[in-house]
Amino acid sequence: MKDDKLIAALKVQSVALDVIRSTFRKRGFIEIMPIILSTTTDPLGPDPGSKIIGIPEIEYQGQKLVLTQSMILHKQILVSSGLEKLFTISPNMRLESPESRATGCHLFEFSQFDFEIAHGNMKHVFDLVQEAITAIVSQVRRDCSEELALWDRKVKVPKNFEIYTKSQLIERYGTEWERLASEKATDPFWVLNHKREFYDAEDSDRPGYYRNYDLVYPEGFGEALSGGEREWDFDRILMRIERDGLRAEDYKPYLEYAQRGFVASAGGGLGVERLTRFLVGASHIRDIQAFQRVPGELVII
Ligand code: ASN
Repeated sequence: MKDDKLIAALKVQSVALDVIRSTFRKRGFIEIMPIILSTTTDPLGPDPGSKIIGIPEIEYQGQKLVLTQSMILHKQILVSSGLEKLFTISPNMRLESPESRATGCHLFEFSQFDFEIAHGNMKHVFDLVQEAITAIVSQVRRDCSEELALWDRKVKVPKNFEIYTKSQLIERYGTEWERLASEKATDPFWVLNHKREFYDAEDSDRPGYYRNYDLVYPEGFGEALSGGEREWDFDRILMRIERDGLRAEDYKPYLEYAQRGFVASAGGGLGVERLTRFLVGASHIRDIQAFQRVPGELVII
């Protein structure tokens, strides 16, 4: 059965990937191939609100391996080994519980454009991501006018990217801040300071303040990217892992690299399918994924 709208969305996605790759390549980033099996992966939390029901694992040659939830730990290892600016387009498996289906933006298998900058900081990340998003929207408007017309979508080139802290938005909108602020916004905006995984740096001068960020799309399309400046000091990483109630032994090879010396870095991951959904204005992310991986729905093929 012909599916013109899906094909149009995939073309838009392909143009967007070209633009983001070339934006990063022009700035000296090197693309690496993703991995999907590891001895350890991003714990994604601990987060009391997390909807992940477990990390899928397999056994191979007597070794227990887990499927990638994100490549953050590998990114830190690589930027510290001298590959100072890197990106990858990485498949991520996140077994979201079925109720995430209703959000319209969750998939249990998706891809993220995942990057890291040695000695980088928030400002570097913001500049680069803003340049990439602006270039993507402009290029898609130029190259994909028929595809956007099929989706009846007028996507606007972003003008400014406001910066808020999460607590400011909670004060204004309450616990549903992300959805409500996104619905209200007409441009993408940054949200700073989220208490989350051990690898996102906590400001040493301001305990309880985290040097991390999300980028949120306007018009109700929700989160685009999450990232942070990183914890790089071995003792601090170990302290954060223990404080989170995680088992240090589950991160043994990663911690061995950290002990040999990590460099400070910053980075983030931009969801590819969420970007496509925003560009074409799809009401549910399932409508732009070629082979759907929607929480609460069976996989067809
Ligand atoms: N890719 C994200 C980052 O770089 C991590 C994630 O997806 N959980 O911070």
